[in-house]
Amino acid sequence: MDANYMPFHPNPSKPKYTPPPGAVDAHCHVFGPASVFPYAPERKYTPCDATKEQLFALRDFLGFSRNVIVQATCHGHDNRALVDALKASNDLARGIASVGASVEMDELRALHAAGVRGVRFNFVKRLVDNTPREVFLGIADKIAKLGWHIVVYFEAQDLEDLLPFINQLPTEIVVDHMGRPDLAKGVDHPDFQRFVNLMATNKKVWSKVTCPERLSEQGPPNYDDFVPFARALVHQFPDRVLWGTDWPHPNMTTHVPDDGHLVDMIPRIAPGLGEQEALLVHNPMRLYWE
Ligand code: 0GY
Repeated sequence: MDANYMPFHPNPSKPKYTPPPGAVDAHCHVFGPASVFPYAPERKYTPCDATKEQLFALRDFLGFSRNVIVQATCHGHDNRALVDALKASNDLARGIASVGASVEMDELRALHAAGVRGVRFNFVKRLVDNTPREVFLGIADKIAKLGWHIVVYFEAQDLEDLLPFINQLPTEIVVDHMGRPDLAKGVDHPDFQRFVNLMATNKKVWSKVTCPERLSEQGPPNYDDFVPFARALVHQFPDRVLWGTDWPHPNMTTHVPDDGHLVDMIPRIAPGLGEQEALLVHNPMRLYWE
């Protein structure tokens, strides 16, 4: 583990909010254990191990039923820890993999059998080296044949440049953490409105309304400045939003989030029962299990 790495909360609080039956934590990771699944040589950070057993225990403790596990950059294109967790989940987890240009259909089919339903294209420069867009488009063509979708991770200042690429993608597209807006600028700022407009014009684009702990300047436990952004997307696009914990919260520098507090954000961004059921159950089930 890196010297300055902040491990996940050892003892999160029990949320006051009870998710509806069948709720899905649609953004989380497993790390290692490094003794079994070593971290990738090209990684930009070395986390603390965060195992499938710990993830499944947290799922139960928080009142969730299922997980979508996203391959993290510290494991590179080696999806073994992800596949191991999916296979151990008793069909209660689906996965998003990370693959390279040379990936073959047989490998993708094996990932599909394990529960993978998408790939992640990462544009966050502190996390990955640059991948040419033609490489991503080649992968997109291959995974489209399996009915998978693409998760895209970028920061708000890069969206304008990425728009033509995103609009070229042949599958459903899930954007991580609302495209990482700068919350200090406010919902009406052109940067966030560019993202809202993308979702309004391209009906294949979904958003994870996730990561108050990363985006908020006001901080825990209430993360008030996060609420209007997530609320705006849930309100305008109730059928194309997903929610997740982001456990084990890699690369936090300001604080270690309490996962119970993160769950308690849900009724503030999705006040209606119907909105909560769409966000936590119907939307992820449609995208990952049907
Ligand atoms: C997240 C965010 C981060 C890291 C990764 O794959 C990763 O390493 O996703 C981050 O550092 O912002 O979604 O977990």
